[in-house]
Amino acid sequence: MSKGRLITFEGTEGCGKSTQVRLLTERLKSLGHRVRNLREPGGTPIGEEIRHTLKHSHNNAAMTAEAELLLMNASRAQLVREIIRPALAEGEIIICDRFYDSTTAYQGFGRELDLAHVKAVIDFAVGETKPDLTLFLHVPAEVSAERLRSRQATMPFVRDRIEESDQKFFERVAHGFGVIAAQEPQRVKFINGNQQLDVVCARIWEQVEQVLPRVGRW
Ligand code: T5A
Repeated sequence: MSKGRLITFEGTEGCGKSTQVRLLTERLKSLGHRVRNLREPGGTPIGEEIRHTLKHSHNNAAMTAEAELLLMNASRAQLVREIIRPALAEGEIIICDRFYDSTTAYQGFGRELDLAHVKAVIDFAVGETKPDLTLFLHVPAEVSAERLRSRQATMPFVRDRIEESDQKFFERVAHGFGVIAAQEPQRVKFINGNQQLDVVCARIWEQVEQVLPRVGRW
C-alpha cells in the first residue's frame, strides 16, 4: 500500500483557497481518488473548539501572540495525529486549507514573534508530517481586502479577532508568505489567485498532477 499525499493551500485572507479546495476535491473524486478536506485551525472536535477560541470567542480580546502561536499548534498537533497520519497511511489524498506556513507567516512575520521559536513549536507539532505540495495563492492586498469586505457584508454578526488586525500586520503576513515560497520552491508553488476561477484552477491542477499517486495502486 503506497502512502497518500498531503496538499496544503496557503495565502492571505480571501485569496480564494476555500473555493479552490472545493474545486480540486471535486476533480480528484471524479477521477476516483479518495480525498479528505481539512482546515486549520480546526479539523478535529478539539481543533474546532480551539478555532472558536482563536477567532470568535467573546473572551479572546486579550490573547497574546505567544498564546495564539501555541493554540494554533495545539490544534495542529491534534489534527496531525488524530486524522492526517492515519489517513496518509491509508493512502488518502488530504487537502488542507492552511497548515504550518500560515503560522510562520501570521505568528512569525505578522505578529513578529522570534522565527526560531516559531519553527521549534511547529516542528514539535508536526514532527515528520510535511506537505508533499503547497499551493500559495497570491492576490494583491486590495483584492484580498475587497473580497473580505464582500464576505463580511453577508455575515455582519460574526466577529473574527484575526481579521480585526491592522493593515501593517497583513502586509507583514503577505511578505512572510513570499519569503516562505522563495525559500522552498520545490514544495511551495506560487499561483496567481487574481485571475478567473477556471484559470486559477488550471494552474493548480498542473502542479497537483505531478504529485498524485496512480489511481488503483493504493
Ligand atoms: N491562521 C491560521 C493563523 O494566524 N495561523 C495559523 O497557523 C493558521 C492555520 C483562519 C485564520 O487563522 C489564521 C489565518 C486566518 O486569519 P479562516 O476563516 O479559515 O481563518 O480564513 P481564511 O483561511 O483566511 O479563508 P477565507 O475564507 O478568508 O479566504 P479564502 O478561503 O482564501 O477565500 P475564499 O475561497 O473563501 O474566497 C473569498 C471570496 O473571493 C471569491 C469567493 O467567491 C469568495 O467570495 N473568489 C474569487 N473572486 C474572483 N476571482 C477568483 N479567482 C476568486 N476566488 C475566490
